[in-house]
Amino acid sequence: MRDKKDLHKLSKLSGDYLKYETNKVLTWCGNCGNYGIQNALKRALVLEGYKKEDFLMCFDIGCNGNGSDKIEGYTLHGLHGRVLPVASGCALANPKMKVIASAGDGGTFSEGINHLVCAIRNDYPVLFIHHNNENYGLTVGQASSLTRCGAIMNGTPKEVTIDPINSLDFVLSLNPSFVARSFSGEIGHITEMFRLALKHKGFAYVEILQSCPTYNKMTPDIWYAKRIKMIEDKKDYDKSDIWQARRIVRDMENEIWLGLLYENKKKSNFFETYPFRKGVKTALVEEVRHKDISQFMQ
Ligand SMILES: Cc1ncc(C[n+]2csc(CCOP(=O)(O)OP(=O)(O)O)c2C)c(N)n1
Ligand code: SF4
Repeated sequence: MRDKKDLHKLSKLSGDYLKYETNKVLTWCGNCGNYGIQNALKRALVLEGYKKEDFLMCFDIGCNGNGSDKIEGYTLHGLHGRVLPVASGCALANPKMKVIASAGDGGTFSEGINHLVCAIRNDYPVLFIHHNNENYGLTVGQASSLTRCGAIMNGTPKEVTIDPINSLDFVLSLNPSFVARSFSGEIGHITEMFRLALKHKGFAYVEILQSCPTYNKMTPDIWYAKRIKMIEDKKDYDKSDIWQARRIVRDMENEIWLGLLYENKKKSNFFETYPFRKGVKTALVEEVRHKDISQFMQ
């Protein structure tokens, strides 16, 4: 996975990498996984040859969303749980633009879960980055629907008493076209997952198990380090077999598999199935007509 040739290429392209850097003050806590995730995204964009004007980043609310001023380019920072309708709308309006969306587990699996279902079922052409730190970071450590049973959180000081949703099993149950998982400490690996996801034509779901040293005391980096395994090391693993993928993601405690876990290359994305856009060569943004509305302004 960690391709030395690519790292060499990246060092040659470091000028391009710097174009994505901003001079904004970093507000994330020390050792937060968000640093590694955003670093990997910038690497992937450089290695895949994206220019700043080729992509749009849509951010949900939360610590992950505060990444919006730390990357140069077109960015949108919206309402909590609502990043996917915004991102999907942008991707449908202008298919020539690569749309990338980012959200935490609160935004994805609590407030925005209906939008996740809709985006996966329609296979909208969006690269979606799920920052899974198993809690609501920005609201100082509330439990989300992915927080483990037994966790003591600021909003539930007597411990969480229900089991978490299994995020990947839930996603896989919706018949997605691309599911990958990585870990915020593995920047080279995340970069590879993002590069694959950038090339995917439909909805690419990439979950990053993210360390939140400030509020997630249940699963610190070392907890993940002891459990994570690379899927390419699993014998006879077939990433086109959805039932095999669902079996391996059931375990969230012992063996946590990272990599491209499931891919359906045959699935048609939204543009290929939606009857009104079939075969249309122009983008909606090109079809918008300018109308004179001055009479309504009087
Ligand atoms: C509609 C709405 N509801 C609630 C909030 C309050 N709020 C701000 S950040 C946040 C938690 C974010 O947690 P998560 O989505 O997991 O992202 P993280 O901070 O962990 O990256 C909440 C509930 C809000 N801003 N908007
Ligand atoms: S609260 Fe957690 S997720 Fe938020 S910046 Fe701090 S370490 Fe990162």
